[in-house]
Amino acid sequence: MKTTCPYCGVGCGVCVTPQDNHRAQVTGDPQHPANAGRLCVKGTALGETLTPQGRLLTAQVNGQPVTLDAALDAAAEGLREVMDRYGPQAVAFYGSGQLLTEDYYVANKLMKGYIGAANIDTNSRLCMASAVMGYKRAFGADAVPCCYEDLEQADLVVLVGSNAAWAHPVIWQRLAQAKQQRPEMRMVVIDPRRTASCDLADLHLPLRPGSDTLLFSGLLRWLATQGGIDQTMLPHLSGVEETLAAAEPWEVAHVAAQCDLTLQQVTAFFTLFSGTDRVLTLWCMGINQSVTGSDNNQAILNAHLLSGKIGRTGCGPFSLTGQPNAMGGREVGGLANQLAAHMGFDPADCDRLQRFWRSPTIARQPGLTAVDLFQAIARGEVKAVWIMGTNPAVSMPEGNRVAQALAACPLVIVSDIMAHTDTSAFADILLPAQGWGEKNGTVTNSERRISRQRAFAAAPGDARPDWWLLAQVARRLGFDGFDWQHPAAIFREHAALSGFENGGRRAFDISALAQLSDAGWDALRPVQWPVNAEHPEGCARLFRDRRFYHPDGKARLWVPATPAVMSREAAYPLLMNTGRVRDQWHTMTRTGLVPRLMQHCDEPFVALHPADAARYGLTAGALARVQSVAGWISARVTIDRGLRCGELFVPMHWNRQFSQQSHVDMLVAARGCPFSQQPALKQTPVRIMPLPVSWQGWLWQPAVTSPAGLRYWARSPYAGVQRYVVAGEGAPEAWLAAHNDLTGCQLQVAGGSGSDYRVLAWRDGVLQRAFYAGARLPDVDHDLVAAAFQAAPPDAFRRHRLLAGQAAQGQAAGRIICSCMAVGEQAILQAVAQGCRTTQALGERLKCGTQCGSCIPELKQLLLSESVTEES
Ligand SMILES: Nc1nc2c(c(=O)[nH]1)N[C@H]1C(S)=C(S)[C@@H](COP(=O)(O)OP(=O)(O)OC[C@H]3O[C@@H](n4cnc5c(=O)[nH]c(N)nc54)[C@H](O)[C@@H]3O)O[C@H]1N2
Ligand SMILES: Nc1nc2c(c(=O)[nH]1)N[C@H]1C(S)=C(S)[C@@H](COP(=O)(O)OP(=O)(O)OC[C@H]3O[C@@H](n4cnc5c(=O)[nH]c(N)nc54)[C@H](O)[C@@H]3O)O[C@H]1N2
Ligand code: SF4
Ligand SMILES: [Mo]
Repeated sequence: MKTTCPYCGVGCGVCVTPQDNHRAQVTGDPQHPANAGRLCVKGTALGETLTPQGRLLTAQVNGQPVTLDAALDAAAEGLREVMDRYGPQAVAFYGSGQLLTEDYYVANKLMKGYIGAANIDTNSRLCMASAVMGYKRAFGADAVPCCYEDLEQADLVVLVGSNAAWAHPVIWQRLAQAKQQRPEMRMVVIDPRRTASCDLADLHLPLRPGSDTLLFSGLLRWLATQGGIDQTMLPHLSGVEETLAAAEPWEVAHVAAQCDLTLQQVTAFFTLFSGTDRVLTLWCMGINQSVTGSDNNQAILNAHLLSGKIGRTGCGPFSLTGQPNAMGGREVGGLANQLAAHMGFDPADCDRLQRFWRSPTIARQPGLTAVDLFQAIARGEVKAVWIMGTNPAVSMPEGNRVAQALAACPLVIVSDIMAHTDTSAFADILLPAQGWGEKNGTVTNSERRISRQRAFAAAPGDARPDWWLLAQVARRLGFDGFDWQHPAAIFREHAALSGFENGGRRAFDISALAQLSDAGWDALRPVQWPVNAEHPEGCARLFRDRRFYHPDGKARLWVPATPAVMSREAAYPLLMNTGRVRDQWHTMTRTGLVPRLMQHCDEPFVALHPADAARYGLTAGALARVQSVAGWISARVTIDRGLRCGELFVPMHWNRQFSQQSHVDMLVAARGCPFSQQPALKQTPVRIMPLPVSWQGWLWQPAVTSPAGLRYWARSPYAGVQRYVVAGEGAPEAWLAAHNDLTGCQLQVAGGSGSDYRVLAWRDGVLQRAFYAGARLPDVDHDLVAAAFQAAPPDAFRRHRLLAGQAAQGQAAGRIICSCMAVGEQAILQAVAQGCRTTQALGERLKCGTQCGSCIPELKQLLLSESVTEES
């Protein structure tokens, strides 16, 4: 069965062979144009996420399981009551770029055409809103001009604000291969951090956070003064004079000073950009999640437009989408400031959409965007919210306020696949959704390619597709127009709308797919929009004819704002950056179930430069508290020389299901770009200090719980058991006795002085708990302990070994570096000591780095740390 990976916006095709026991074998689809058979480690591990563990199986109302019918009735009644009493503006939907296009279309139709408000926004506000604004301002349409084949065709690739090696690994694999085949290809990485993506970089610009528009304004001036303007492009552009005039002050030295770069670095980048014909710029959240997010996008677009590096092979400004269907959401109008099929709120568009839908009403004003939406809930203006496919209690800035808003909201409906998330904890009505492998629909990736997600497994319990849940509620509200029997029918309607009275004015047009039969939809091969009379087979690159979507047909250059240097209060002298780690997906609801994905980073961490660590009394492995004006979190310290001094990095993933208080969005303010309303999630002023604890330890148990009475804990699943790393005050024996129910257990105890305390709790010869504590985190053989929970009762000698936490022989694997082949740091270091000198030699010996390749930057780091330089 062929389907599409549900994680990132690369949109890889996968082949699935279902196996027994909720497992499936997943391989890359060699025929899918996005990946041609490649996969990253998250994609490879998809089969392991199909577990029924933790799934939401039945609907709930006020915490009680009910039939699906009863829950849908309750949802419709609740919404009706709010609409009748307070009007449509008191209702809101908050959706996700992980919904399928068909789901998204229905949600948007219900909200804007029937409930009659535009209060439907999504997590794409946190993700793509600035890119959408950039493209719309420059091209007159939210249209990504490029395609993945440009990755291989470019002579210079500029990666800005993107850690593609970890966040878009198959794009990175394609780049790595292209660079190997054509060593003359150049790559520039623009990121305040030295990331894994710098591994391929010929030039890394570790610029001051938030200074990207200055760099690109400087580039614009350079192009103008050094012969980099494409004269044939000028008739197709407006706004050139004022934009160039505004760029006038940005000569190289000034740019270098403001961006905190050297003159050489800036000049080298400008020279490469203007001197190379085929330049592809790829960007992601370092650009979008900023107070100048839309202008960051604009500044990049300005440079590509003026130099004519657009609409041609191997060229162009290519925004990478984050989620698997962020682009599909943009097509159906999944944001509060747009209508379906790339329409806006001018009266003609509103009228056109209402006629097409034959709907009783139509929203005529933009609705509330994500941050405003949760603030309106907090103020009591929005009284009912339906959250689907996203976990805002973790991922929204000002997380504490979001949680308070949800707690106070009279009606919170949540549809999710998991029973327990930080958001579902606030649900009055919980609806069980079908997940990947169970649901059926389409998604659109970064290069506008529409692919099918196909069902291959039966859905558990009462789980239903999101579109079906929405349509059922719509029908209960008495609305016509929601009686599809199959998602293909929704797709046809969506495709027909895209062509409805389009006349070439709207970029999104898939009208050639409006007549697809159910079977045709089911068999749909990946295709890039537009798919219409002009491009019946789809279209790889836009703007080849240099005609844009503004009424005058021209593209617009705009003057980007000059970002203010962020003032740092003495109380919060450090700047916190946030983002992704290689093997986790967002709030970990799926990847957090897979032990091997947990092993790359098994704890919330805060990375900082060695000089800052020394300054604040922190060492590698210590526990720290990071504090902003909004709150504090705790995390384990990692030292990272690739960070700039004064800047920290904290992953976005950890939340209350996996840790005590390490969810980073508790610290982040809700400020954002005034044009896109996208929050600035990458720059928060903070301070850091050691977290005082008197002991640390490991607690192993079969069940998932939230341990009480600790200063810190973080959980990771480990081969069928739950492993908690814990830390507390007082004595570990007192904590164990007070907060763990060990009645009826036979205890085997060692130590007890407070500095070294070990306990095994057995019941009928079966291990119930294993606890190892000390003044420092004890060194235990994790595989040994995990195995003891699965195995038959051990003999006395083995029990003794287990209590010591150490196997008689053998060595712990250490941190897992290669998740695909489960190769740990220790084995790698040993192989290096025994003479392996290259990543290739390591691969031959240990198989590490031979599957998806995303650990190769880390293998290189290990070779470097052992003072081995790759002999190539
Ligand atoms: N493994 C994994 N992959 C994912 C996801 C995941 O959760 N896990 N999520 C997917 C989603 S939804 C998204 S949106 C993408 C995100 O993909 P990316 O945007 O590539 O990932 P991030 O780690 O959020 O941030 C990218 C980089 O921006 C840099 N940055 C911070 N501030 C600035 C700045 O001022 N200027 C510049 N130039 N750079 C800056 C950060 O240091 C970071 O390295 O990843 C997708 N892929
Ligand atoms: N500090 C900081 N915060 C960030 C970011 C950052 O870089 N830094 N990045 C932001 C970005 S770019 C993004 S995209 C967001 C992501 O943040 P979220 O969207 O909140 O994170 P997810 O974990 O992907 O949430 C998806 C939810 O949907 C559920 N789910 C999975 N499949 C289905 C389905 O088929 N149907 C339904 N109904 N539910 C399903 C999952 O169990 C999970 O609860 O985070 C944002 N927040
Ligand atoms: S690169 Fe993205 S789409 Fe491809 S397998 Fe990995 S997570 Fe899935
Ligand atoms: Mo995202």
